[in-house]
Amino acid sequence: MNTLKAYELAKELYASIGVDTDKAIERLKAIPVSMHCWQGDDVRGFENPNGDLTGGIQTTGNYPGRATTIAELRADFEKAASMIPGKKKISLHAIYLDNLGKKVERNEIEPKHFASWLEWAKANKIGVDFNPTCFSHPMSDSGFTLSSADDSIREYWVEHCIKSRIIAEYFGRELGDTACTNYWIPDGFKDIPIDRYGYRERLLDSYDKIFAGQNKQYNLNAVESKVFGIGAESCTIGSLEMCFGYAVKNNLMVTLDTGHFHPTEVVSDKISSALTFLDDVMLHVSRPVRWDSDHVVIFDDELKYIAQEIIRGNFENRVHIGLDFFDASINRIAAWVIGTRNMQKALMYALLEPTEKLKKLELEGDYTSRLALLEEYKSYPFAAVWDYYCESEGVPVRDAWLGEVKKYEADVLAKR
Ligand code: RNT
Ligand code: ZN
Repeated sequence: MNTLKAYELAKELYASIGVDTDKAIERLKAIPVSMHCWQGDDVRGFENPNGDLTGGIQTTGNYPGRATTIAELRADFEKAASMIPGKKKISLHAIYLDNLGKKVERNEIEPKHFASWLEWAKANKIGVDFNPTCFSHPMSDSGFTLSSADDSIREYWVEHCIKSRIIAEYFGRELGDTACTNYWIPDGFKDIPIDRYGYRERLLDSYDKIFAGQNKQYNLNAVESKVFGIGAESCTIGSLEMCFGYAVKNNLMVTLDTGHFHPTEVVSDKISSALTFLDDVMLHVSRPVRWDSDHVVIFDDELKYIAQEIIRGNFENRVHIGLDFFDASINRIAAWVIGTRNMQKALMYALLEPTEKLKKLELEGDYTSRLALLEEYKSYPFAAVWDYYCESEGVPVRDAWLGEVKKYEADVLAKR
């Protein structure tokens, strides 16, 4: 198959509807997608790799070859990144620290525990985002962290989050970039609580302490809401109203995770609302199947709608795209490649739309043409543009990456 020839034909067709495919490619190239490190090892990290994953989230499956050391995780990530075009970041959780063999309490983590990640990021030309880890730890066993009624527990997690913010600022400063730091807490009640307000007041107080003195040049902070978690079905302290309200009042970001809403609510409809009040938002692009199951992101309608919202509004500098899925039942490198490439494919799909023309039809009230054209554009040869983009970026075209993953599985993963 001649990728260039197919591209040239596609280019001509898109030009006839006023879309410049070369420009679309240039724009896509500059949009960073933040790949979450935790797909590589089922959210275990290196603090206590054999410990349980707690906090109401879950990985299922036992596919062989999981990374169990920093070196393995980096090698796997590099392998995945080599098959993904464009600009990439890695989203690190605090538990992925390099403690050099010495146990470090979460409230004592420092930039030095991430120095080797910084070197790695520089060498691989990858940006870094960060996340405090407020779960999978004895101090979170009560089910509460930043909203806990126990002062010592609350203070411990406030300290951890402050330390995490400082580490993120270090990454931003050292990389000459802006990190995004996401604060998600598992706090919630399995059964109906009495004092919702008290827990929420304490959460606000903790947030105030964490974000005092933040440096927005190097790091943007985001609070992530959720509707429920396993074991926290009746009340989640960090609800959407809490996180949204806090972000608006304090000019932070909210993180909109596609798995954290009621089944008929969609993040694609929330982006424009959030950007009405906030400078920036962060996304956790995931795929909920019946619950917040964090399946690998597929090229479905909601993904396309999210990408369209970003592209149509020229919001790529205000919407920070992060991924958040963890499937332990398939090859984890394939999971990264599939999910990340799908996110980029959706952006490419959105970039090949003659948006101004459609907007005009909408303003004129010609909804018939709007629907007719949107449906026709679905069968335009967007894949030819995507394939050409992959080829020109030097990454595998179409399904050629799968053979590489299988080879890596046989050569590397199977020997672990
Ligand atoms: C949990 C949140 C959170 C985590 C990661 C590991 O429901 O989505 O973002 O998935 O931080
Ligand atoms: Zn998330």
